[in-house]
Amino acid sequence: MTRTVLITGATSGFGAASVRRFTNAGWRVIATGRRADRLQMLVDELGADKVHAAHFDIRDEAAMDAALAEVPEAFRDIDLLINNAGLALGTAPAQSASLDDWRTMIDTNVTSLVTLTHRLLPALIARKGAIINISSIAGSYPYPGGNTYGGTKAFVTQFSLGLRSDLHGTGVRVTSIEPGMAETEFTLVRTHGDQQASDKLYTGAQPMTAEDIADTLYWVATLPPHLNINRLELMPVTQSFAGFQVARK
Ligand code: NDP
Ligand code: 8X3
Repeated sequence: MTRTVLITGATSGFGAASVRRFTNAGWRVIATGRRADRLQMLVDELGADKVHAAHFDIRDEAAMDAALAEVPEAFRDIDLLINNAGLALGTAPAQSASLDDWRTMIDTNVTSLVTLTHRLLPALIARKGAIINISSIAGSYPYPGGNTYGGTKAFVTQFSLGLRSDLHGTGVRVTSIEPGMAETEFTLVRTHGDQQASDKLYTGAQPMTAEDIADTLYWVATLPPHLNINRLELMPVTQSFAGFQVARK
C-alpha cells in the first residue's frame, strides 16, 4: 500500500532531501514551503503522481487551511507528518538581538508547528500514523547567541514528548529528531544571506548532510509499528561539547 507523508520546509535542506528519499522508496509526498519554483522543480523531477506541491507561508493559518483543503484525493490519506520547516535568525546575544527575528522564529518554529499538528491530529489518529518533529541540539545545549532559537527547539522536543503521553493508546508514533551541524541553507538564512559566513562555518568541518538527515527520517518512519523512537540526537563526528564559561573581575 502506498503511504503518504506531508513534509514542511521541502524547498531546501532536510525537507528537499526527504522528499527525494521518501518518493524514491515509493511514498507519495505533500511538499510545502514558500518558494513555489523550488517545489515545482521537485514535481518536475519526481513526478506529479508522487509529489503534490503546496506553497504557502506556514505562519499564515488561512493559507495553510486553504492548502490542506486543496490536497488532491490521491494524497489525502496522510500517514506521516514531518514538521521540518523552521529557521534560526541571528547569533547576537539576547541583549542586542532583534525582537522581530525572535518573533519570526517563534511564529515559524513553534506556533506554525503546533497549528499544523493540531489540524492533522484527527486524521493521523484515524490512520495510526506518525509525527516526526525536527528539533535541534540547540534545544538541549545552550550556546551564546542561541537564545530564542534554542528556546523554540526546546519547545519542539518537549511538545513531542507531551504528544507521546497524550496519544497513549492511539498507536500514533511521535519522534523528536535533534541534529547538530548539517550543511543546508540554514546558516545562509541565519546570517540574513551571508554566503561567506555560511561557507566559513562548514568548510573543513565535515558537517552532516541533508541526505544524512533524510535517511534518518526514513529509517525512523519505517521501523516496525510497535517501536517508537522518542528522541534522536545526532551530530557530525567533528562536533562535540565545550565547557561552561566563567566571568571574572
Ligand atoms: P533550510 O534553510 O535549508 O530549510 C528550511 C526550510 O524551512 C525551507 O524549506 C523553508 O522554505 C522552510 N521555511 C522557513 N520559513 C518558512 C515559512 N515561514 N513558511 C514555510 N516554510 C518555511 O534549513 P534546514 O534544512 O537545515 O532546516 C530544516 C529544519 O532543521 C529547521 O527546523 C531547522 O531549525 C532544523 N535544524 C537544522 C540544523 C542544521 O544544522 N542545518 C540542525 C538542527 C536542526 P521557504 O523558505 O521556501 O519557505
Ligand atoms: C542547528 C544546530 O548548533 O547551529 O539547529 O544550533 S545549531
